[in-house]
Amino acid sequence: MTASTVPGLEQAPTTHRALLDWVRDVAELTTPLRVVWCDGSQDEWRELSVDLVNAGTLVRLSGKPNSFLAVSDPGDVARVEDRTFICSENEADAGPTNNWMHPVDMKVLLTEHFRASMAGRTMYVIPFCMGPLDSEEPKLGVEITDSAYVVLSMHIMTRMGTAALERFTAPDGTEREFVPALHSVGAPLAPGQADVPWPCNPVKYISHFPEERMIWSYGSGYGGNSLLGKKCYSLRIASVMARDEGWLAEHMLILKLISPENEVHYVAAAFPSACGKTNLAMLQPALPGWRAETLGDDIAWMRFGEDGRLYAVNPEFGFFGVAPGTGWHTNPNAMRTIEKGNTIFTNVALTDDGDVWWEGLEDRPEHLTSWTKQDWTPGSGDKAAHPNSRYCTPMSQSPILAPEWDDPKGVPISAILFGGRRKTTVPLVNEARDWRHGVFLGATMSSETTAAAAGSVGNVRRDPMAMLPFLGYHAGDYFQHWLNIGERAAPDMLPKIFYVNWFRRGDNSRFLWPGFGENSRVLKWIVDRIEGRATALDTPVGRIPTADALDLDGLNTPLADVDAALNVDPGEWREEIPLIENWFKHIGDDKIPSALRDELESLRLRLG
Ligand code: GTP
Ligand code: SPV
Ligand code: MN
Repeated sequence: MTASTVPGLEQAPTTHRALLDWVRDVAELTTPLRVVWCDGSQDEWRELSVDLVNAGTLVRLSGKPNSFLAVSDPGDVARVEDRTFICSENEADAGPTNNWMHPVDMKVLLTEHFRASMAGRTMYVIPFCMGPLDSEEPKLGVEITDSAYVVLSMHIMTRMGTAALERFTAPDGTEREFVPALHSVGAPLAPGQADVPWPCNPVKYISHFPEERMIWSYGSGYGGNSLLGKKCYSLRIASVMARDEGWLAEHMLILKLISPENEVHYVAAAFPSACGKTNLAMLQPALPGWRAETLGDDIAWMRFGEDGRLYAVNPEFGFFGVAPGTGWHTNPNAMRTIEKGNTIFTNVALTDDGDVWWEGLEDRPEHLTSWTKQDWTPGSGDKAAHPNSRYCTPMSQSPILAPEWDDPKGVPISAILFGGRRKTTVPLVNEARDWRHGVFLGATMSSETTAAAAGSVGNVRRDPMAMLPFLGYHAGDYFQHWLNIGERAAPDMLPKIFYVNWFRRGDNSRFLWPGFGENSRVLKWIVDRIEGRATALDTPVGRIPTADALDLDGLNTPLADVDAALNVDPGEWREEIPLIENWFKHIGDDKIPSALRDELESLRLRLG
């Protein structure tokens, strides 16, 4: 079949030349049954969800309106970092933290994988916009995919369809650029061949071409591997745009904090995958009188405003949250968001009455169908939901959405938090002495690996600014970029930087700090530091709250545990020094900015 005969190809709702050419090229290569130009309408949602229920990919839930459960292939449950590539012209530009292949080699190799890869399937064309539609320069993309599950997820996670396509032509009539993002599950169907509920391919490539601003993803249907507006565009490609244009594309939540006196502060926080961003973004403060509103839970784009402050915008439109651990006690605002329906759950368990359940949700049923479609009872021994199971839900349903969430101007950031998951060593909260020290804390932060990526869980690794798996270029250049940003503003206009750790453990490996809503106590101290009202103790690693500075009124945690969570043990920290040295060696000593080497030397001296 030649491309010009592919039904739907000619029904393009656009005259954008580059878009039409690219869609035709892809259809010729991948040979789908038909092409569908997605409009983002409710009808499209209804039609595709019915199709996916009939195909066995989705189960319609009776417990929540317009909501569905998908269970994936057991080999396709998380991001695949070892199959993720940054294909820059020069290997050196990808840096030592990324897999690299030459763009020509990757294209030659993947072209053969994509050849006829959509046979027997529908090819969907999804125009989308990352960030508010009314931005002066909207960040546009088009995902071509053969997965209807991806289309429905993109309905939730991005501004897409007709509204996005309208932005492809600028007011002066010029055709705007867009990021082409090609995705196939890599499971062509021969004529008459029956489909499986979750088609995918054991061979996976998540490839980025940073110079061309292009993405090719093959073989996986899951989350960050397949919803290409998310990690692929908004972090890996956008980090390169940000480097070139003088802004920041970061793995950060955006939170609005309102004190009892009605002071407003916006906070951005970078924690590695499955380390608490969504939960902090939806905080229900335990401290009386404090309120929190959410603007984003995973990605922040930050640029300087006219007043010289850093303003953050969330490029996404939905939440793709970790289900396990989410419940009415830990994250009631997430529960209220998903209760409204319009949500796709992936790899959680199904209750006998057609609702969903996962570990950490209240009211555990006595019988479930697990994510692997097995009968499950509390005695089964294995987990009913996959540890990286997710809910995909519209931001607009959040009961605590900040009214300015869709403002193209963004919000001025008062504080940046870095944080990881560390059982030992790293205190509950630590204030950087200045921007440069804060960049050092971010560049050397560490965390235990989680189920958000395939591979082993619980290993401590360096994860700079929580961007290790999401950097589109050399980590050393990225650190220099952060330092450069700090040079562009007066010190008192820059956000203050803090390093937090909600995950320190005591004996019996219990958490020393209760976390979740109680984290508002730490945020209060941070706001008080910004306002110059709270005291801090100078330690070799930074500034921690003095004994009386943290508001512990009404906290049910023993004081000894709080003290242990805050403790800075020079002995433990001295053990970090060689780990940081190795990390710098891994990045390349010549690529580590001298300011960061100076910071390491100063840490060494302070520790004695
Ligand atoms: P990604 O979506 O993968 O980027 O993850 P995330 O950073 O948004 O993490 P999320 O908020 O979903 O939290 C991941 C896990 O950590 C969940 O199981 C949470 O219940 C748990 N968690 C979040 N915040 C806290 C906390 O303050 N204390 C403790 N002990 N656990 C937490
Ligand atoms: C993460 O792993 O950081 C996520 C989930 O937010 S994914 O979309 O799969 O990247
Ligand atoms: Mn994330």
